[in-house]
Amino acid sequence: MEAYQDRRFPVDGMSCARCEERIRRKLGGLDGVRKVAADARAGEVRVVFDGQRLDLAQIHAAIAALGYRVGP
Ligand SMILES: [Cu+2]
Repeated sequence: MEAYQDRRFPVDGMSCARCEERIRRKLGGLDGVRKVAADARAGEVRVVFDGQRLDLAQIHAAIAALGYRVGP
């Protein structure tokens, strides 16, 4: 049985639709991610993912690798 988690991450540095798209593509390419929503204006990224295949640290790292800052 799959254990999907639905998490919201505060992310600084997104300024436009291209930033949102970069994050959607990057996170969407991770194994275990089911859904990604990025909102530059709200400074928030929402990820629905399988907690058995992916953890929070991997999601943080993927966002940081693009140059954005994941808040606490
Ligand atoms: Cu941008």
